[in-house]
Amino acid sequence: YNEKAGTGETLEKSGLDLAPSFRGYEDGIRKRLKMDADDRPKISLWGILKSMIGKDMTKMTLPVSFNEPTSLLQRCAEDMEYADLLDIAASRQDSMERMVYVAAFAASEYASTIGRVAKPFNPLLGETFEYARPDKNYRFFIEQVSHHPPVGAAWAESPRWTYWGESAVKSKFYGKSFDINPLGTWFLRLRPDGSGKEELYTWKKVTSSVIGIITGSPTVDNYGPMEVKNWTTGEVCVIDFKARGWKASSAYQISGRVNDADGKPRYSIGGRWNKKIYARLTPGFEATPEEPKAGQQNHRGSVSDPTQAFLVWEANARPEGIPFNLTPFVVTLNDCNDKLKPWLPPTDTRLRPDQRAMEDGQYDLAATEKNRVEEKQRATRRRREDAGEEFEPKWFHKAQDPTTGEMYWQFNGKYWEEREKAASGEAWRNV
Ligand code: CLR
Repeated sequence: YNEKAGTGETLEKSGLDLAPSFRGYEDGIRKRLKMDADDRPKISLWGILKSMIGKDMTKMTLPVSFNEPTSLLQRCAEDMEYADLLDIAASRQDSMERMVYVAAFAASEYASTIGRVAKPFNPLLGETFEYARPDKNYRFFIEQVSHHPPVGAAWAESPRWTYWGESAVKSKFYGKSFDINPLGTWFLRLRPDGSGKEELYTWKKVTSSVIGIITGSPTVDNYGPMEVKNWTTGEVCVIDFKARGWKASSAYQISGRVNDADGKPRYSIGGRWNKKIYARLTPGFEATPEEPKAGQQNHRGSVSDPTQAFLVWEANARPEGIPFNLTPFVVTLNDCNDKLKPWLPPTDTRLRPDQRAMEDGQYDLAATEKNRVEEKQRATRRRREDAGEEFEPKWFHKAQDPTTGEMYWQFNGKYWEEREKAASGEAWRNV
């Protein structure tokens, strides 16, 4: 394992063999939950929230029926749904085209927020979640490294890229809306095909907001500017997520451009974060690219015809009838099949009894179990405080990125090494 992957030194493409980490994932992805439909009690959000104006999410106690059976760790893993965009980016010869695909990746995670006005479970301190995809050749790992404020440190890797960042958010309930502001910077190290040179990209996530609370039709909107920077070339992509206004036509809209190192536009980007993103070569000027016509959809294309926009990303279908409005990708996350179980540490989200009960529709059990594990966490914290000890994350430590100067959580890589010992029953001795 090359710890330097995040610090600018070369991680050889061939040097990353993920095969050992794929053990346990032989059964493939889960296609459905145990339950066919959720019958959560329908309670008015406003009725319960109106006494909590001004509060942030960590200070709200809500009935478990406002939860969905995911954890915030898994909501971060949802970033991986369209990881193939990063592979496409790495395959492009032109850095501007790579930027178009990297920016599409950064914007692609919002499609899955639709229809999910529900609270993910708050991870326990030291809780972890791993997710590997042999079919897509990547692995993802995240650990809850702080409880107050809640922070998860994530690290995903594939031979052609490494993606990392932290989940910290600032949230506030304003009455009219409930806003969630992600705070951390996300880093991407891309190893383009056929060039020896790695690239470092960074960006911050936009604001997510629950609107329509008072009118009784709550929905999630995502809005604000997003700036994706390529620190290696100096190219920048700016994308504006339009806040949903009164006109339905502004819903989900994004528009943006890729600027070269001199600040001149080269590509224009447009579309909707819930459906499609397209781009067009517009050297020296900015335009609103027209959606490519059906049939002419040069899917995941490139600039074969500079007068035509090409499709960069398209959201996966949202089949109806998945409980809690989950996406098919989310259904794969909390799967704990018999093959995988022996490989998991006791800290993995999949083993949380409250979240599992919720997934199975046993809401009362979910509530009592949630109380129990949270009480246990409080007792552990008190014991730690009495002993004058501080919690130390197992798999991450703070480091400073030499290029951007920002602090980030550096993965120590030991998680996957430790996991390999599960074959001999030796793993997870002291987690
Ligand atoms: C958005 C994408 C980011 C990571 C992220 C962090 C916090 C998530 C947010 C995403 C989506 C919306 C979210 C939020 C936490 C709480 C909020 C799930 C995934 C929900 C909708 C708030 C529900 C409000 C209750 C009062 C019911 O990369």
